[in-house]
Amino acid sequence: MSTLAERVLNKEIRGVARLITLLENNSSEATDDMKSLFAHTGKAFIIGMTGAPGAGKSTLVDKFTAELRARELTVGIIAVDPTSPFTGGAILGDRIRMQQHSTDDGVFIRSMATRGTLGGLTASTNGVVNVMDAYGKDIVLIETVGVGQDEVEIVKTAHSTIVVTVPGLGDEIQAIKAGILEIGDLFVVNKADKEGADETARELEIMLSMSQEKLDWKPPIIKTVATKDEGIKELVDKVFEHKEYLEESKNIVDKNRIQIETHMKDVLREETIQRVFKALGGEEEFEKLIHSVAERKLDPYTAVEQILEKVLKKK
Ligand SMILES: Nc1nc2c(ncn2[C@@H]2O[C@H](COP(=O)(O)OP(=O)(O)OP(=O)(O)O)[C@@H](O)[C@H]2O)c(=O)[nH]1
Ligand SMILES: [Mg+2]
Repeated sequence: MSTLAERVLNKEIRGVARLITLLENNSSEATDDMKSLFAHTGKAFIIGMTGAPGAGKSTLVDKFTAELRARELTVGIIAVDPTSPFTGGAILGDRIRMQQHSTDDGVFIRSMATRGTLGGLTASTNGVVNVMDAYGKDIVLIETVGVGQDEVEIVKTAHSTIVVTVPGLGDEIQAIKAGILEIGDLFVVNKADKEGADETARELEIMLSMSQEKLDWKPPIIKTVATKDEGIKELVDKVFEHKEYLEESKNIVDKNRIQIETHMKDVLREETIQRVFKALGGEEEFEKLIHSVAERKLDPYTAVEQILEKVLKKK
């Protein structure tokens, strides 16, 4: 019988799906396969698409993917679903919006839940990117809802980060600019069929010119109407310009380093916690400590010190 890693490399879609499920469940069963797949990664270009709920990210990802396919590139899509009360049902919505690709084996779509960290990535996102990379996808597109500061996580995984805004968010842009301006390599004003798109683009331009004057990559601002497929070609062109810039300036080396650092820290955190729980004799021991802290019989710092002492003594 072939391993999951072999099945991924043989481009067996069910092997890919199975391995991603193991990753999502933090199953240690995935570890050996992930180890042997790693040598086959590092080829895909990773693009993050982030923005407010309902800004049109999924529609953009869908059209963006169609354009990449027209250029004969294969695509892996990771839609990080926030499972939030605001956007409940987004997974179903994404399936419908991305349906045109469901019979195309050059496209692999996976929705993932964040389990709590609203707008953030999941600990397993980098692993899933690796699986799609090893599976041979040229481009990996990650859609994530940006809420305040949480978007920042996406830049630690993506080579190019696209921030999606919509017209008439003047106040909102003011409120979120602190977090959002630094993370965008490209800015999209989607729903440009609505009033105020030029104004929003202008506001963005002014704010960007103030905050990024020292950088040698000037983030472009592209107006799109995703539903009508307008501006998509230009957006794809600009992303490839950014890719070229990263490669020529060698900034891609830094981006890759940051991605690996984030991935390693995620694995280290997960592995450490699992080992500590195991040494403690199960999660119940941890639950007991939580209970004591909740009752103010213990403080969180002493609780962790006790855990570590117990675990380290055993070693
Ligand atoms: N008028 C107009 N509507 C659009 C445009 N792009 C997307 N929409 C609509 O906006 C709504 C939300 O689109 P989505 O693509 O689901 O947005 P999203 O950002 O993925 O949403 P979440 O994942 O729930 O945060 C849908 O009804 C789309 O049809 C556009 O360019 N113009
Ligand atoms: Mg969406």
